Amino acid sequence: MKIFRNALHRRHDARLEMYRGRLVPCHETPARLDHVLAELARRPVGSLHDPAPDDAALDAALAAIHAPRYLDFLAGAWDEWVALDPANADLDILPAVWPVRGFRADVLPESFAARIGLFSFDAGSPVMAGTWAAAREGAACARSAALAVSGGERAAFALTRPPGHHAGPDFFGGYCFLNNAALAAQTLRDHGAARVAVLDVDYHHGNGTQTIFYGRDDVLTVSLHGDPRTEYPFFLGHADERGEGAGLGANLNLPLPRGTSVATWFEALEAGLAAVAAHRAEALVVALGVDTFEGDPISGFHLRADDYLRLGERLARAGLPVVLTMEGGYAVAEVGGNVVNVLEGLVASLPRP
Ligand code: SP5
Ligand code: ZN
Repeated sequence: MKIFRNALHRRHDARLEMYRGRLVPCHETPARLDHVLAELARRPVGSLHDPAPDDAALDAALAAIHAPRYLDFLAGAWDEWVALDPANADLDILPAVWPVRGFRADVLPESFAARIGLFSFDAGSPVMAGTWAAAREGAACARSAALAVSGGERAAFALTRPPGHHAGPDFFGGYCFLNNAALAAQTLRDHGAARVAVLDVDYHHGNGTQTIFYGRDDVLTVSLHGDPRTEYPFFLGHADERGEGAGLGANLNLPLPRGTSVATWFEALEAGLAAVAAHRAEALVVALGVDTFEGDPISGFHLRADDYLRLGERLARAGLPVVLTMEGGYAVAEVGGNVVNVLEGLVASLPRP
């Protein structure tokens, strides 16, 4: 399989996120991806590539899933922040005010503090000098992985951070800025797949991906995740969210209580894959978070290292060309082994071309 790595990921290396009244060290760190690369050096399950440097095509692809005013804001946010006060160059940006029910979201405020609130949904996702460059190169990885699969590869992996599945049409949050899985799905659609499915196996609901495709029937979105009644991102991911308008029936949420057993998790995976088959998807995008791991510091499922091999094998048996995007996973030292286990199980079980 082809693996597209984000060589610029380290430029996003923020310090602190807001958690329970304190600023605590960010969970989403560059070391996560370094561990995956180190494991791939030990177990080369695929070939490493840099993404295509096709800027105009990437911008067009991003504009198909994100709002122009959001992309413009994010691209210029750091320069605006430093222009407000040169001393800001030593600080990461965190929002502190948001428009909630009854507030206006249609008026673009002049204030930078107001705009960063308008375009975000939590205070856990700092923006820093290199955030845009890192996220954009990650999006290039997702697009290149989808193009490789459109061109005949059975499987490709976008090995990137920051992750993407919480980022919506015009908002960031959950450590995510550009939605790599959505970009991969849209790219597969644009290059020949009539119907695509996104299967999100991160511990957290893929709220951004769901929102991007909620009104569409060409991209099925399926997510298995910690029940939002108790788990982040709380305000989306319930079982009764089925899609709207033309997209009604093209969204499936499989929320599971914190503490769910591995056996029950794999049963939910079967239900998700059954929906993918019923959609008659021609290609599959897997939003691959390994924060379902038993040792994850912020999550509540119990998968072990071997279970990720089984996950990869099962994904291969879906029989579809597959693009994977790297999402969460915060047991940093185990992220590499768990991610490469998925890839190894997948590659071992793919049909021979
Ligand atoms: C991509 C991804 O996995 N994003 C996750 C963002 C989660 N941010 C909020 C973290 C809340 C942590 N709750 C910890 C409970 C520990 N007992
Ligand atoms: Zn997650």
